[in-house]
Amino acid sequence: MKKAISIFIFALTAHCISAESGHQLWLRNSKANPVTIVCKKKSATIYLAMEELQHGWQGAANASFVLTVKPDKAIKGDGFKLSANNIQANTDLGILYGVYELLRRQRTGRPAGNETCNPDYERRILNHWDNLNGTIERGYAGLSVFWREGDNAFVVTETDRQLWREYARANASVGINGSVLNNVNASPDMLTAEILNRVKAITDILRPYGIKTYLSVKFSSPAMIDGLNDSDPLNPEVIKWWNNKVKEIYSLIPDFGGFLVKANSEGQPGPQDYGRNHADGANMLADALKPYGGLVMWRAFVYKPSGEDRAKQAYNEFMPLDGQFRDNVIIQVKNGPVDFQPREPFSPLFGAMKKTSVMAELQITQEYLGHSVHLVYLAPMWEEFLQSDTYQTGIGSTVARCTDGSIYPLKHTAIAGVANIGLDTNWCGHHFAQANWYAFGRLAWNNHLTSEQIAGEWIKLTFGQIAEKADPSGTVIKAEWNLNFLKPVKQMMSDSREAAVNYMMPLGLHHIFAPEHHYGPGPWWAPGGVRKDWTPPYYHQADSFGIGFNRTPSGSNAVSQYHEPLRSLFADPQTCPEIFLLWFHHLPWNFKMKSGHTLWDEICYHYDRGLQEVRQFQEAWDRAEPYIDHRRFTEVQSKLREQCRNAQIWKDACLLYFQQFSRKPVPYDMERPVNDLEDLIKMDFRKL
Ligand code: GCW
Repeated sequence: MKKAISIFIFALTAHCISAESGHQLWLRNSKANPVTIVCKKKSATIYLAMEELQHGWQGAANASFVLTVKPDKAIKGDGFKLSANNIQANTDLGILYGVYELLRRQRTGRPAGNETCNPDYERRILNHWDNLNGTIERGYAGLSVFWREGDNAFVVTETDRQLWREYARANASVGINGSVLNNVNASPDMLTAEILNRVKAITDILRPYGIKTYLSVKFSSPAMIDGLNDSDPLNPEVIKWWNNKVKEIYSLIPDFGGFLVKANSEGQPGPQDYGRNHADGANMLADALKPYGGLVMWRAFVYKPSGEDRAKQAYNEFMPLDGQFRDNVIIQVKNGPVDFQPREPFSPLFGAMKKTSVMAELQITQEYLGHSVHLVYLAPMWEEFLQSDTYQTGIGSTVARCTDGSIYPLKHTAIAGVANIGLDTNWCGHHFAQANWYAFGRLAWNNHLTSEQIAGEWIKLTFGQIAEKADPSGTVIKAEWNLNFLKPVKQMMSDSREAAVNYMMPLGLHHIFAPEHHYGPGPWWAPGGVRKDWTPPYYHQADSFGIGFNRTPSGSNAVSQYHEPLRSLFADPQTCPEIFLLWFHHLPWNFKMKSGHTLWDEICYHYDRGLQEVRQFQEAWDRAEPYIDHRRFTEVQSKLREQCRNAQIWKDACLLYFQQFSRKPVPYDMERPVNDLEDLIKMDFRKL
């Protein structure tokens, strides 16, 4: 039988042919069909929902679609019920979220079904580490979208408003409903009248999109701004100062979200400066905010050069305070016990604090994962974290369930991500870094989505690859996703985090970065006079015996902070998952791994694998060239080249440095290092 001949025509929509800047993110213009919208309710948010539907409708032409705001017990918070011709919600914002979900489904080919979609967390918040002078701590995508220096620093221009609108729309489209507008290393000026007026202007733009604004505050603000004698949280003058300040803020912004506080951490002031504890400090602010419905997000990122293992310190400080916080305080805990490393076990505080609301802080900006140069899709890391079982209330006590109210009756639930957004045209510096912003929002809404599903959605929305199958006469017989593009690009994204772990810090190694910028390798960096816990040798502990940080009972005993069976599992090198081996153990170079290799050989193979994986990403991307616009193709291609050069440097630097201790050859069946250690040590990694 003669096979039917068919040809593929790749539908190059207008945006593919014209130059692509990436500014549109995953919200691309596509030709909409006419639709009749029926909605009785009127509000700024409903107006936005109707506008989005009108401009984005991909369903049948001239269909009629009903939006209904009507209370329903099955719908929680700003959730919604979605069906083929109707969205129902309790709130106007629920309608807007429903519209974004519907349009996403239409554009990614998923049916609207008959579903109720409720958010897993009440607050889904971006943390901007933006300084008032416009710079961004750990920001790699240009200056702040909110703040700037100079004569017009406080003038709100139409360009500002337009950008804030685009920002708000992008966030709302993935369900993000809060923004902390400034760095946790906060300037006291943040609470001065001029700045608060700008916060009001920003909030007015963000409000119809359902985004609340929050501010990071410096704990010593009363003394610093108004010259009070101290900022002791039990001092009545200080309490009065905060009450007045909060009143002033709410008179400008009646729906203000609340405060985020970094206290007694990395030199920031806090209640301990006055002999008080975290609960004293957090509760004082919580009491001031309570009458207005505001929240305090109090960070648990604390450690001191005390001789105690840094990984244990947050737990030591916060566990004794469990149950002492007001119900409008949430303790904000970084996913891992150290600091946003390429891989860490979950922080033992999750699930352990049973009488306090605890929220996770993730880092979307890639401080430790290649800045805006490396292509690293972070959702697999977040998925691994959220699905980690803490065992705190038996099997299935995952971090996700311990934080979203499924297990503990939490008054407030929330999740935060440190934003990767700046003034760069494509917002994030790297086109693929947009996927991390997108993925954070999607996981904050539904913490059970898989990283793979999110990647698939994002690729379809961002690159819009549809292949049309036509018969020989040119008649389209089927439109389908272009798998030649979708599959390999999704694979590249899914593999990218593990690749970065491999070429940077495999097998539980951590924090072996060059100092300050945290970009390139610096396993050797340990000048005299520097705090030990800021130097890589503190973390890798390489010596002639072996490598790794002993956190078992014979070492720092950090394993004791985990619930059984994890405690025993982590404490035994035979049962400890190999991905965490050197996090918990100091092992001899010839320790036998599950693969049969010695530890040294295994380390070498991991570094080399990481490098080879990046080379494969380069090839996969080159093969994707026919299907994508020139600008985004070449920009990503060039970044992948740089990532590959960097991966080579990571591999060479770590292997040649550790080899001085292992005194063993690099396995003969793998590629040799190509750089000299002396050169690497002298290199300025800021210019890697
Ligand atoms: O990861 C470290 C960063 C600091 C940051 C700190 C924190 C905002 O290197 O730049 O400060 O964490 O999270 O407070």
